[in-house]
Amino acid sequence: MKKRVFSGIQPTGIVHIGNYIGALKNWVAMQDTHDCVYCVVDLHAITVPQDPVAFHENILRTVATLLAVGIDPKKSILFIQSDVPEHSELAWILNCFVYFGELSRMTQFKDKSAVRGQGTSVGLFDYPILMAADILLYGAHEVPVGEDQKQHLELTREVARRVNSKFPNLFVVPDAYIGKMGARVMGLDDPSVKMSKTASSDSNYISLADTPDQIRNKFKRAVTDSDTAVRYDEDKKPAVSNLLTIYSAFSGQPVDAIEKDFTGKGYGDFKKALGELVVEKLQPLQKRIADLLKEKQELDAILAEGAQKARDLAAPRMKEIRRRLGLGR
Ligand code: AQP
Repeated sequence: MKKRVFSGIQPTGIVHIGNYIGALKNWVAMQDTHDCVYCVVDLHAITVPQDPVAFHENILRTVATLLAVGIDPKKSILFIQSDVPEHSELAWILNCFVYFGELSRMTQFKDKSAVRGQGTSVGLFDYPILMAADILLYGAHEVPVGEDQKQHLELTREVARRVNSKFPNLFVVPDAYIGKMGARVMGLDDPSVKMSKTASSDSNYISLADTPDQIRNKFKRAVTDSDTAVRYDEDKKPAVSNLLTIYSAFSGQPVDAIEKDFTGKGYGDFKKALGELVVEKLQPLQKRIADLLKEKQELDAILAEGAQKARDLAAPRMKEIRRRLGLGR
């Protein structure tokens, strides 16, 4: 039997190359070796305010993006989180097994609540529990994520073990699957912070929807260092190392081969070549996204089928969880 994989992405407007390299490329690769369940986590996205019309567009755009990068609904289950109400139900149950202090220590919550202040929703606080529910509902063995989600995944594992200690073998304890390279793509304007769609400046990230000129300019402006050598050294040359990671992910070339190609050339040449490479790779993808978005009926049919398959897995699992906990009739 193939191992099951679960992962999700928020439909919050843009998908950036950090999401693509850190998570989506692994999602695509795992389709041939695992039983994959992939989800557009719209309930996670409403932990911060959303305009309903733009939000709905973003959900469809995210689905089109997943299909365009290579998620195949014939191989994987692809659906929208809110189409399967069992996610919210299990989140409530898991809430009753997690302590306030544990959620208060989540670094993502600390960072985001520091920005939102009094406007921080209870949902943002509870976000990791909904994520735990997503994963545990499907009995996933592996969860491909970027490094930023490691702490949330550790909490999921802890919750599963805690519930299992009272209700033996109720949940599979999942492992994080973190790729060897690109698990933490850093901001182009600041290599000390991760590339993030909520960054204060759009120079931080390359969106999958950026135009060729935007892509070229963002790489041109990307920070480097006072040295000139195109060389990988995370400690001493974090900005250049980040650009090399991106180059490697988009070209498929190992980093040492890229270093060799750019020996004796300066950062200007390297960043120009990187810009052209990413433009060349993203253009067909962008066309596929635009084409898919014109096929609203086809998208709807894919999502309806995905939701049905996900519900077929989730409903009996929830029934069993309720029974084991002694809930209901
Ligand atoms: N910079 C990154 N490098 C590598 N992987 C990353 N991921 C996110 N940022 C990077 C991974 O992308 C997947 C989907 O992420 P998400 O939609 O749940 O958003 P997120 O983790 O909150 O990160 P974002 O997209 O940058 O948003 P904000 O601005 O909210 O932090 C996840 O597997 C994530 O690990």
